[in-house]
Order: sequence, then structure tokens, then C-alpha cells
Amino acid sequence: MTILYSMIDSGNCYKPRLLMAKLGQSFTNVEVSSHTGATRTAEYVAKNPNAMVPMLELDDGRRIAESNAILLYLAEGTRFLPADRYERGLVYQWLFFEQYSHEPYIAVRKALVTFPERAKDATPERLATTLERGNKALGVMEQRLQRSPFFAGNVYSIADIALYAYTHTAEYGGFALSSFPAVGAWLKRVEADPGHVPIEWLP
Ligand SMILES: N[C@@H](CCC(=O)N[C@@H](CS)C(=O)NCC(=O)O)C(=O)O
Repeated sequence: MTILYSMIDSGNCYKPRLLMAKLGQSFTNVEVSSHTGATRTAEYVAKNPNAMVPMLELDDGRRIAESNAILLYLAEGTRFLPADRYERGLVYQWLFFEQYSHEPYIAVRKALVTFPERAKDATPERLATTLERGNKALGVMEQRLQRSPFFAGNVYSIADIALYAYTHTAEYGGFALSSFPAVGAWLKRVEADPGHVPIEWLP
């Protein structure tokens, strides 16, 4: 049985859960929470030296980490990864954008303001930087979504899953999604795609 090591309130971990739900792929979910230090135990670090979730373990014991790499692995040959070379290029573009220009600000700001163990890191400077850069990322998304229903073009792909994971909870981090109407409309389109499940969903 495929195993997903994941944390229930993590957007990065929600990405593969959402895709596997949509694919109807069966898996066992093993909760490994950074809140309790479970990502840093010797047993877990032996499996993932980067001490992070999510991590996927295949039936034969091989493992793959990094949420967007897991999405690419699972989406191979499905409707969630376009066959067209240019559209695939766009999927990669938005997956890299998510990790470099979006998640480090939008996900991190939410963690700073909502996770008690991160309160000590929530300095005024950090809160200001994450707000400014997160709003910049939302502005880039807004521009794209004014011209296209989904990130890779006309159809839903794993780029939408990757960007939905932390955008849909961005308001908990202090971002005003009402300032980004095309992003708001896209969130609804993502939720309307068949087989959508919320972040709390477990197999
Ligand atoms: N680039 C990684 C980031 C994963 C990540 O940040 N995971 C967090 C939970 S959202 C984690 O495991 N943190 C472990 C810790 O803080 O001890 C990915 O996309 O999978």
C-alpha cells in the first residue's frame, strides 16, 4: 500500500491528498506533525533527511519528497498534467513560482500568525516582508487569471492544486483576497472541479 507521510493542517501535504482523492488512488495516511516534533525524530529523518512532510512511500518502499515533485509523479499520464509541451512548461513555471515566490510568504505568514510555536519568529519586519511579497505573488496570479481560467490554460492541472493549497487559506495569514477578484473566482472554479475535497479530508 502507498503511504503518505503528512500533516493535517499543512497545505504542502494537502496537495498530494487532494490529487490522490481526485485520482481515486488508495493510500494510507501517516500523520507526522512538525507541531509535536515528529518530523525531527531519528526514525523519520532516516526516511527523509530533510525532516519535512509530505513524503510519499511507494508499495516497493521507494520514496519521493517535495510536494510538487510528488504531484508530478502522481499526475503522470492523467488529465492533471497536460500532454502538450508548452502547457506542461506552464505547469512547471507555476509549480516553481509556487515554491519560490508564493509559499515562502503566504504559507509562512499564516504559520507565523496562527501556530503558537512560530509566534517568536513573528517580528514586525518578518510580518511586513511576508505581507508585501505575498501580495506581490497574489498580484501575479491575478494578472494570469484575468486572461486564463486555470494556470496552464483552459484546463485544470496540478499547477492549480499547488497554488490552491495555500491561497485558499491566505486570509488566515492576513491577506485580503477581496482585492484579487480573479483569484477569488478561480478558487471557486477549483472547488467545482470533480472530486474536490477539503484540506481536512483523509482516506
Ligand atoms: N518544499 C517542501 C516544503 C515542505 C514543508 O515546508 N513542510 C513543512 C510542513 S508544511 C514541514 O515538514 N516542516 C517540518 C518542521 O518544521 O519541522 C515541499 O513543498 O514539500
